[in-house]
Amino acid sequence: MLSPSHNKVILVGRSGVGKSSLISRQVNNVFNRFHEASIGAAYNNISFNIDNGTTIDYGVWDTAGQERYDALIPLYFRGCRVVVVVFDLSNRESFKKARYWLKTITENYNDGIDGYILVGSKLDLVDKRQITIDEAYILASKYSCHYYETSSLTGENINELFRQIALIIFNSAPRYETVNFINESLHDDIIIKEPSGNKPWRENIYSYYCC
Ligand SMILES: Nc1nc2c(ncn2[C@@H]2O[C@H](COP(=O)(O)OP(=O)(O)OP(=O)(O)O)[C@@H](O)[C@H]2O)c(=O)[nH]1
Ligand SMILES: [Mg+2]
Repeated sequence: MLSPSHNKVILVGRSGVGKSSLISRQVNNVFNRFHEASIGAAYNNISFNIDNGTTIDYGVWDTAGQERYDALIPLYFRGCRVVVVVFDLSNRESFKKARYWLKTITENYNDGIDGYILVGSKLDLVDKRQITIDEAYILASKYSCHYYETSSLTGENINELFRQIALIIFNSAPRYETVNFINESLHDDIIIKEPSGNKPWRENIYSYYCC
């Protein structure tokens, strides 16, 4: 049996670039000055009204940027339609990591992906900027990405970014997938949380995937 698949989106990028801040600015209109490093990945539902009155619903995996999670991130690429690669405009290492993710994903996980967006974050840190717009455009064009510069502090370009995600989904053919009730429900429930009791969180992930 076929059913319309969910519109899944993934945010990847080095730790501290501001992935979770993009989500909290868009979803709750809140900016948190403190860095609470994400663990695993969290799933957020977003509904976006595009200009013609159509609402596009999509779910965003906000992944953890710390290197120790890198090997787990490909688990979340399955079924993703839009990939958002984030770097911090004031941090050269994060730009290198963005290049790494674009190369890795386009070479290994490109099937089924409708669009890529490269995001330079922390646009408000004008005096600390290290990445020029030309460098960013060269990288974006190499991998056929849309490019946005955003600030979760001021809110600049945040709505435009989430609108672009909705437009990529809107302009691409709808997806259908075989309904498998067990896997569907498990996949949607994968929201990795802090370990409970003595259980390491990795066991929590694999318990989902091993079913
Ligand atoms: N000035 C400024 N600071 C920002 C901006 N976005 C995020 N930050 C700060 O950058 C730090 C990291 O933000 P997060 O959103 O937690 O980063 P992350 O990419 O989710 O990090 P991980 O979960 O570790 O991968 C926090 O202290 C935020 O306040 C921005 O647009 N401008
Ligand atoms: Mg985070």
